[in-house]
Amino acid sequence: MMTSRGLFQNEDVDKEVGDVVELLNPKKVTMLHGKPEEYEMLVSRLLGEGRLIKLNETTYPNCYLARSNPNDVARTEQNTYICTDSKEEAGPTNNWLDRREAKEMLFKLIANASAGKELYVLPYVLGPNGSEYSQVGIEITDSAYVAANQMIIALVGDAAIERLEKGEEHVLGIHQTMQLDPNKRYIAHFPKERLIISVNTDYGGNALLSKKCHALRIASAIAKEKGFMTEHMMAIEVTTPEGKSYGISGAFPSSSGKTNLAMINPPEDFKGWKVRLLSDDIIWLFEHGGGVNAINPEYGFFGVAPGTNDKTNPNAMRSINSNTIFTNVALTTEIEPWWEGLGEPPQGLIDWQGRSYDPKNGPAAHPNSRFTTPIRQYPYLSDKYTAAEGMKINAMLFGGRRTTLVPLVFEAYNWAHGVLLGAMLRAETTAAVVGKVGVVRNDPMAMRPFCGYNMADYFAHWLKMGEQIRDKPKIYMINWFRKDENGKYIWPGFGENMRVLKWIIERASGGARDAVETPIGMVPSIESFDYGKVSREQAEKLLYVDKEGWLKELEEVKPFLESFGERMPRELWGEFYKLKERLEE
Ligand code: OXD
Ligand code: MN
Repeated sequence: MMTSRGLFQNEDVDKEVGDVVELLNPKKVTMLHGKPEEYEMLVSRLLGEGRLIKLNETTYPNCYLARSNPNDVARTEQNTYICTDSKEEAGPTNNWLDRREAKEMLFKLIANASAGKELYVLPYVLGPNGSEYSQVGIEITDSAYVAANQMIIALVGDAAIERLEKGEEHVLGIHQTMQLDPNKRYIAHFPKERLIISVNTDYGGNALLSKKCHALRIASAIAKEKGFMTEHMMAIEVTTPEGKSYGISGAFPSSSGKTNLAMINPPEDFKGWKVRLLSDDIIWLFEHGGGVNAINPEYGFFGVAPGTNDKTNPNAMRSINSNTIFTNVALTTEIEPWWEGLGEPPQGLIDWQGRSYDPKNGPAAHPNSRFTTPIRQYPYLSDKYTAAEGMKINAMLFGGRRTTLVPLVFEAYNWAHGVLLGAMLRAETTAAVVGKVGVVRNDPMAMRPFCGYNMADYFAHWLKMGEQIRDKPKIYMINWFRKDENGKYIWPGFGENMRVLKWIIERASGGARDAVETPIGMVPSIESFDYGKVSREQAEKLLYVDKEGWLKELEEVKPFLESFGERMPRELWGEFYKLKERLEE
C-alpha cells in the first residue's frame, strides 16, 4: 500500500491528504508547486498518451487540443449532489444525499480507484492572495488533463502550501476519472465538511473542482455563514471619457453571452470609453467602505468556444491563441482549432470526435467545446483584478435568453424588488449542461446549479446583505435576445450592448437619464435611450412592457417560488404581490 506522509509540513493537512492517498492507492504521488516545468511534464505525458494534440506552433504557440469521451462533454446536473443532514438544507433545486451515507458510499467507491496510476496533489488559492476573502483548496486528481487545466484556472502551488501549512481552513476536492461510467457519476458536495468528491467524469465543470464546485457551491455555503456573497457573475470596470469608473456585475445562465459582455469592446462612437475585465464567470462580493466590492476567485478562463470570433469577441480571440488547452473543438488541416462561428467549415476538417467532418454527424466542434486560458493573457484586465480590496460594484445585472417578454433593460425600484427579479429569472437552457436545449427554466440569479444550500435561504441571504450595505448597487434586468414577429433578434448585441451599459451607468450614478415608471420597474424613455443602429420603432419594441405577458409570467413562476414552502422569505412574497398589483392596476 502506498503511503504518502510528509507532503505538507503540517500534521493535520498531511494526515488529511495522506489518508485520501492511501485510500486511492496510486503507484505514485506528485505534488504540484505551480512551476512551468510541471505544466510541461503534464503536457508531455498527455501528448505521449495521445490525450493531447499539439496545435500549430507558429499560429497557436503552446496550445493543445483535448478530446473527451463523448459521454462526458458538459456538466451533468442530474449527478450533482449537495450532501447535508436533511433534504431541507439542500432545498428543492438541488439533488440531495444524506451526508453520512454519501460519504460512506463514495469512500467505498473510490477505494483503490487510482491503483496503478499517478496521483496529482494540487494546493491552490482562489482570489488575490492578499485578500482576506481569498480561499485555499486542495484538489487530488488522477487526471493529468484536469491537473494541467487546474494549473491554468487557479493559483496552484507555494502560496497555497504556505497558507495550508499555517493551518488555514480549506476545501478538499477528490477527483477520480474511474471508468467514466455515467451511471456511477457523482459530483458530490459536503458543505459542512468542506469536501468535494467527483467521480466517473473528466469534464471541466464537473472535474476542475476549484471552479463550480469550490468557488460557487462550497463557497456559497461558507459565504452564508460568514456574511459575504458568491455569485455566478461576470464583472467589468467601465471608465467614462471623464475618467470616472463604474463597476458592473452581471449574472447570466451558462452560455448566454456572459463572457462576451465581460470582454465587450465599446463601439466606434464611444470615444474615450474604456472597459476592463475583472471576471468572466464568478465573483465573490463583500461589504467594503459602506458599499460592495468584488474579487475574482479565478486565474483563468474556461470559456465556450463556439460563437467566439473577431466580430463577437475580438478580445477573447486575442487571448486564446497561445498557452491554451482547447477541448472538443474541431481541427483543421493547418493543425489549428476550429469551431462553428468562424465562417465556412474549411476543407479537410476533423470534427471534435476525431472523424472527418460530415454535417450529418452534427456540428464540427461540440456546442460546449471550451478554451482554458490564463486570465493574464487578456489584453484589458482591470488593475483591480489583483487588488486585495477588489473592485466596487455600482450596478448588478440579471439576464437570460428570453425571446419574448423581458425588455432590453429595466431598473428595479429597490434592493428587495431587485432580489425578486433575480429570484424570478428564467432562461432558455443551453449546451453547457447535458439535457434539452432551449427550454425555459427557472434559474434564480443564474445560480440554480451552483447554490450549495437551500435557495430560499440564499434569497434571505441576499436580503440580509442588502440590510448591511449602506451604498447598495442598483439592480437591473436585461435581455439581449428579444425577437420580432419574424423570429429575428431585434437587438444587435455584442459591442452595441455598451449603449445599455451607458444608460445603466447614468442611472446608477444619480439618475441623469430619464426613465419611465412601469409596473415592472424603471424602463428607459425612448428619448433618453441611445439605441444606436436599430430604428425607433424597433427600440420601442425592445422596451415594451407587456403587462398581460408579465401577469402570465408571475403565474408561471409562482409554483417555483411556492416549491420553497415556508422557507421562502415573506419579504419576497410581499414584493411579488406588490408587482402583481402594479400589473393589475
Ligand atoms: C460554465 C458554466 O462553465 O456555467 O461557466 O457552465
Ligand atoms: Mn458559468
